Amino acid sequence: MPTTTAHRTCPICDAVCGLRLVLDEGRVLSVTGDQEDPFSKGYICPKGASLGKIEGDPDRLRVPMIREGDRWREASWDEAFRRVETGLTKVIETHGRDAVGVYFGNPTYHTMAGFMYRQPLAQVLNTRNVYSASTIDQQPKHVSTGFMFGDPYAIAVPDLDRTDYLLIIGANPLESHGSLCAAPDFPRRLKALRRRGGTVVAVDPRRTRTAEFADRHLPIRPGTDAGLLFGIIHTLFAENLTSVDLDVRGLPELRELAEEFTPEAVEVVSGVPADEIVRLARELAAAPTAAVYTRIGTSTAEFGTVTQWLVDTVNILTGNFDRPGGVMFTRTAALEIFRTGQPFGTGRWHSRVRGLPETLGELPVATLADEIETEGEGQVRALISIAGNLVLSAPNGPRLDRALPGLDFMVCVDPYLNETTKHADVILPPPRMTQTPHYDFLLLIVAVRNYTRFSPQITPLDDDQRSEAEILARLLLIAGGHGAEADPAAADAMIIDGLLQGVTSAPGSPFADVDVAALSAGLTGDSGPERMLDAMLKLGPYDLSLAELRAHPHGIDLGPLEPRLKELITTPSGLVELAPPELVADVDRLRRALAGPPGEFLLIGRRQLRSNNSWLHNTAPLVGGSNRCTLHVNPADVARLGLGDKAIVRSATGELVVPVEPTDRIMPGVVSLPHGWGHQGSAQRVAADHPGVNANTLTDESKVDALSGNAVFNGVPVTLAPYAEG
Ligand SMILES: Nc1nc2c(c(=O)[nH]1)N[C@H]1C(S)=C(S)[C@@H](COP(=O)(O)OP(=O)(O)OC[C@H]3O[C@@H](n4cnc5c(=O)[nH]c(N)nc54)[C@H](O)[C@@H]3O)O[C@H]1N2
Ligand SMILES: Nc1nc2c(c(=O)[nH]1)N[C@H]1C(S)=C(S)[C@@H](COP(=O)(O)OP(=O)(O)OC[C@H]3O[C@@H](n4cnc5c(=O)[nH]c(N)nc54)[C@H](O)[C@@H]3O)O[C@H]1N2
Ligand code: SF4
Ligand SMILES: [Mo]
Repeated sequence: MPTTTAHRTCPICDAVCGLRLVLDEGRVLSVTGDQEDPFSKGYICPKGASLGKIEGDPDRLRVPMIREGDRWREASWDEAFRRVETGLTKVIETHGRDAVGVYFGNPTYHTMAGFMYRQPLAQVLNTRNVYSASTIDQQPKHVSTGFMFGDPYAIAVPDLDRTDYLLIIGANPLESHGSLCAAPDFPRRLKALRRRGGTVVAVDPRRTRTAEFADRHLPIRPGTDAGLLFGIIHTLFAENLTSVDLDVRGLPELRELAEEFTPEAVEVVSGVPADEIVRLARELAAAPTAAVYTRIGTSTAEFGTVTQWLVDTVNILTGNFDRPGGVMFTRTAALEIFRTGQPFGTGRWHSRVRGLPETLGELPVATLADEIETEGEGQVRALISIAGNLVLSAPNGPRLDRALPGLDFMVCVDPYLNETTKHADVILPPPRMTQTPHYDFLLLIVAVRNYTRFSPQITPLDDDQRSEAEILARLLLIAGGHGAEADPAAADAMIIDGLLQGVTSAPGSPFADVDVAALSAGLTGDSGPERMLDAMLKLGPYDLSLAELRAHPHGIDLGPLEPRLKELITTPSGLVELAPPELVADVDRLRRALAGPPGEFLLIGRRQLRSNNSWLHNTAPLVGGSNRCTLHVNPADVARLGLGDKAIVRSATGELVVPVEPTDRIMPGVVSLPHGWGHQGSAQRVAADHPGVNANTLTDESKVDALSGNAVFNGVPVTLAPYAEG
């Protein structure tokens, strides 16, 4: 049987693994790790290995769908785009541009089209109601780095392959494979760390796989990490263990802030023993090199931004910031157009109903339902949702489930009819992964080595399919008033020309003498995003091009990370701000919260190896077994409350009946439920057979991290009661 072999980057999670695919007439027969990829070296996880099954899912949509009442029918692309034009234009003409909301979901951080069209689409829509997965994920990191370094994208990653000491707080990379830290084969990298005599410590309310692997696991009461970090900072000052080798400002203020957070005081609120806090400070200071790394456990929490700030601060105080073995900045092959050099600030506008500040051009997802439900000028009446499943992903998702039917118009770009897209008027499905070129514009910004790899489209589109690039370009043209028939190439030219003009004409631009017309004419690529990539590579620091990347199908290693903070700092003072007033102002709120009574039970999340947020539950090999939607409860709590197979969990926003899984992997007083489930009655047949419950029934959209507006998924107060069947 004639088969073909192809290589590409896995687009599912943040680990950017290289894959080797064997295909037969476009159908994926097998997937293995790409041994020749210099970064992932053959590593693959069960999700990557299932890529053929995932993209071959018979429930995936191939052609546009239009809803008439509660019935769906297939439609031609022309009809679907005309319907979008009519729907959006009517809302804009009647209610103005702010009446259109747009949501960019998690996969838009992975796709080339998501990267290219996201900003231009938001600009052309010219609405205040821009939302994205950032505010249910990493917005606290952008805000803290924005205030500390001036650059909201100055995200330092642990230098995993050289560090001697890794403190992991609220991340579980052995199951999530890393996040804001692209490091294929995290397990091998952690093993190598241990083998060279290094130490790994995990701080987590659960004994995760990562915690189990670590030298030490310190259980912590959810939501108290900022206290722990202040305790470490307190000790560093008290014992004269600081060794700051950067140009910083705010050391005295920081020292004063940390004064009250003695290890003994922090023990009381966090449950981490005082001597362990002192030991962490001493070890971080004494290790030849050390890195503190944190993610979702502290970012989607009530003090998300303050915690991200304190993590970078500990790395700075121990002399581990921007140096080999500490935390460092990647230098990407594609020109870093996201570093604008503009002064950082939040709150250029505020949300209409709750007055929450804008950050990086967007408003918090936690207030989208308010904006849809609350009448008045600027009410959201139409929604464009690209690669998102907010009913399962947003805090109090069920409220959105009730709010979305009230919209005048909704269009989704999504391969599935699911809990969210079922409310749309039109669904525009992108083609399969192997029919899509791939380049990780965003994930490679946070890679633990400088590395680049382009994956060309493997299988051509059929006549009745459209690339995601074309879909988004046409939405952009419709939003800009050019109509459903406009040529998508015009949108591409506009974006790429705008980019080149912007880059070359910026004050002090190193590209001032670049001949834009010649560069533009010489770009290669089969699509807008490919030509944009070619431009960014040609202007990038390694002098590469798309042709060069095509000639290296397994990727190119561009070497270990090198110090580069000096070129990134854009604070008005030119210094690293250790005590930015905006962040310091939130410490009072922290103090009060830590002094308050803890809830009886605190709910936290849990990522599962064979899931990815809300959309992989329709692939048979990935569901069942350990991948089930259960509530982890400590056996002592199970006994104390007399819980049986199921429990009723109640929060301020809702209640759920959930199967109980007693496990001593979770500390008493804390319960854990994975998100992304809740597929009752889903059109996805496998998912409907393993529905689980929607964890975001319990999370409270009225609570956000004050500085970033980020949703709070961890540390949600709940009560538990036995559930009697019938
Ligand atoms: N309780 C709780 N809630 C959480 C979290 C938590 O830890 N706890 N985590 C949060 C985090 S970190 C995130 S990132 C969000 C994610 O939340 P969302 O942004 O909603 O992303 P997903 O749940 O991954 O849903 C992705 C959608 O995109 C579709 N899709 C898949 N591939 C493609 C593609 O190539 N193109 C297009 N157009 N669509 C595609 C899928 O069918 C699915 O509908 O969830 C958040 N929600
Ligand atoms: N298999 C799989 N991989 C994924 C995903 C997935 O759904 N499944 N999602 C992807 C996405 S969108 C993201 S953003 C990343 C996230 O990547 P990670 O952040 O590594 O993933 P989580 O498993 O959410 O890890 C958060 C950890 O924080 C702990 N935690 C909860 N509350 C607290 C707290 O208050 N303090 C502390 N110290 N810890 C706490 C949880 O127990 C959990 O172990 O993963 C990505 N990779
Ligand atoms: S770890 Fe992530 S990138 Fe690697 S194969 Fe698995 S899903 Fe794909
Ligand atoms: Mo995420």
